[in-house]
Amino acid sequence: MRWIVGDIQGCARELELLLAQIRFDPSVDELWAAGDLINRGPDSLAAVRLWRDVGGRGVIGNHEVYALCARSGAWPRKRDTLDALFAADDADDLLARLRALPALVHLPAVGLGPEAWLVHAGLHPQWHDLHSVAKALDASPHDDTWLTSDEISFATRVRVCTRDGTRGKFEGAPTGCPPPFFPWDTFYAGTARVVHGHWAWRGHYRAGEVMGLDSGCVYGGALTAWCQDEDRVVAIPSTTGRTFVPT
Ligand SMILES: [Mn+2]
Repeated sequence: MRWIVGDIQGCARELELLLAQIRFDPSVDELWAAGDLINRGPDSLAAVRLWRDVGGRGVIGNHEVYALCARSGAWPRKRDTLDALFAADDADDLLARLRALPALVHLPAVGLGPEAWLVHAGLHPQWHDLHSVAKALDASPHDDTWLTSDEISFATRVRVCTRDGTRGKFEGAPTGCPPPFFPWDTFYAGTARVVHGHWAWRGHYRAGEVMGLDSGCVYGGALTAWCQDEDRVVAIPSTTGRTFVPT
């Protein structure tokens, strides 16, 4: 089975519980992360090691971009929970795997499930031929210039935008989206499923062909995963004991 998991953000315990619940078998199953495997949560190192050790794949999120740019010195270090990851013996290997992640991936139809696109935050309204866009985004070396480019920033950070792709800062529930902005998926006219994370206030939802998987595990919500083969969702409640208040 092909499983796509929402924002893990260092919630290694919930990832372990998820893999146990779905009886994940690395020899036959695939685990795809929707980005933001790390930071904010309790154990980024264990989370990314577990993901690596089961052959995990995925797309890059804004927290990976931050970690890589902070590690290289391109960006100043802000408050984060990455000390153990950065100090690990295998930090270079783990960070190289995160840096290698693409921003937009096509997941061909499998089993009873539809074909899908996976992106951390969302799609630019002017991205029409997604196969070409995915190829172009991944064509450059994944250096800090790539990480901080407009296209990668859009794919890893957008929640709301205008039709021309101007991003707004709003990150609350979509019903409160202030004009002139709309949730990015308002402009998606494709027929393939699009699966994304990054928007904890929106939680897990399905609207037309667009599905959000960030249900705020790190904030006390749940870790949500979509099984593409069977078009079904599994959610593991957060073990943090926190009340869901995204920041
Ligand atoms: Mn994010």
